[in-house]
Amino acid sequence: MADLCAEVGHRLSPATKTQIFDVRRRLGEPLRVAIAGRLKAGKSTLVNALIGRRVAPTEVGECTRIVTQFRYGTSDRVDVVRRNGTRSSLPLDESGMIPQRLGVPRSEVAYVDVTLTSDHLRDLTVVDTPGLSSANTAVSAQARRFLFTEAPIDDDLDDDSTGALSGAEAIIYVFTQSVREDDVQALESFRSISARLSSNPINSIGLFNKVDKLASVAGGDPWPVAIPLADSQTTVLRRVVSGVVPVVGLLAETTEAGRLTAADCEALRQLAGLPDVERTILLASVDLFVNRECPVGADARQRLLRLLDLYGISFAIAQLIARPNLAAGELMRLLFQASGFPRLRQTLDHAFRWRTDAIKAGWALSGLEKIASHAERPYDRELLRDAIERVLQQPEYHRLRLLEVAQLVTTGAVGLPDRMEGELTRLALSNDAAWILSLPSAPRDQLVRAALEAATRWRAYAVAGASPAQSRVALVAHRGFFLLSQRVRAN
Ligand SMILES: Nc1nc2c(ncn2[C@@H]2O[C@H](COP(=O)(O)OP(=O)(O)OP(=O)(O)O)[C@@H](O)[C@H]2O)c(=O)[nH]1
Ligand SMILES: [Mg+2]
Repeated sequence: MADLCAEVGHRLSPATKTQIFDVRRRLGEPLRVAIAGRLKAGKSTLVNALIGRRVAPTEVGECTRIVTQFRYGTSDRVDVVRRNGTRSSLPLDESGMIPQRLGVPRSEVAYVDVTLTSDHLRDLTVVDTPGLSSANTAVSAQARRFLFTEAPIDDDLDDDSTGALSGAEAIIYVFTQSVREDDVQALESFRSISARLSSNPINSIGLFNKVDKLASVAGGDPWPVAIPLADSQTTVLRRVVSGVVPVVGLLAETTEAGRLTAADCEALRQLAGLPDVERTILLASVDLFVNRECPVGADARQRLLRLLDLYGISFAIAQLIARPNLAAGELMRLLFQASGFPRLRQTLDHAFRWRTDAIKAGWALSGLEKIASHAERPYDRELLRDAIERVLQQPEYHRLRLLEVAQLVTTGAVGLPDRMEGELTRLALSNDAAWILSLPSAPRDQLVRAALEAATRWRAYAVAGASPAQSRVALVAHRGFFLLSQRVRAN
């Protein structure tokens, strides 16, 4: 895609050329993931957990009402980008967060561009968005525009900012409790902007946040309820996200950003040492925890609530009772485990990081199609359409198709026998012929033969006995194995 942009770019009229070169530049940048969801779903909390620093304000403050982009840079910097394209830089405030006051009237702010030295951002740019169904419809409209169509900015904005905002390539959709109809709609419309990817959930995952809130109904441990709930959400959303991961964003933020101090741990230890009955009463509700007489000071308790909430506190105390000598570092590790974040990181690797190239290529292709349909000069339109056609014919593009169909199968949208599903998934996710064909130490000839046999098998399946949907999947797999045989032979 990058080569194609470079090749046709110079032959286009200046305006179209600028757009094409923008697409090309974006291809070389980290994957841009937007965090979207309802008001107060915990989006900014998750952004902080992902970055590994508490930089985004959570709860109150003006920043959470504005689109904020976090990307890797060699120094920490906050740039407020105005609607007219001018920028003003601010330092982070004394607690290392985006300042509450941006020094620019909110109505003039297009977005906030934050660069951080965080390693977590080296291959992921994160975009925090204001709540989608906010009562303030202007904010909501701005978030929608950012996510779903074009930048929420004026036409005369500089190229840099326009490029920075022309939509996200992938999305993490955060929700709490059950999914609602307009959640599904919001996701559908995000994905329909990239027409190439719209038939499958290749570029989005769902996050079922605040599962700790289930603890009280689930007898203390939310996970036995959260996991099946997340699975059923996955079924509801299977056409829009590749999966739903349950998390406790708050615990992830607190542990990833290293917010629990020695004093906090000491307070937890003291609570663990209280008589059973007293402790049980304290932990029965937020009200009791804050207001009851207790040897641990009220401020310290308030702070623990903000950092861990009741479930996190109860969990930590249970660990300290079971192992009184537990070191603070070990307690942090256990809390991190309890946040569900390790699984989220793994899912992000599977869903986004390893597929960045494919997602980016798909994004660029739909971008080119959009530019082609809007180009003023007929010559530009022709040239671009022609170039797009050529890309679609290429074997490399076939990888995108494979990812699409593998996703349809793994999400259950199209059913296949288990063995075929496994074979297709391996083909979509790997370049290693020996692994795909389950022939670890086979010589090249044998791999070529096996790949051709697989191609024949898939074609036979496509022709005989398969449903139309299965047949379409099988034809893509057929071509995939044929291309694999050619690749092995050429090696
Ligand atoms: N108990 C609990 N609270 C959470 C969790 N995640 C976030 N919160 C709290 O929920 C509140 C809202 O979190 P934010 O991260 O500001 O939510 P947001 O979606 O960014 O909110 P807006 O930007 O205003 O739409 C904060 O008080 C968080 O501490 C969680 O997993 N469990
Ligand atoms: Mg927020």
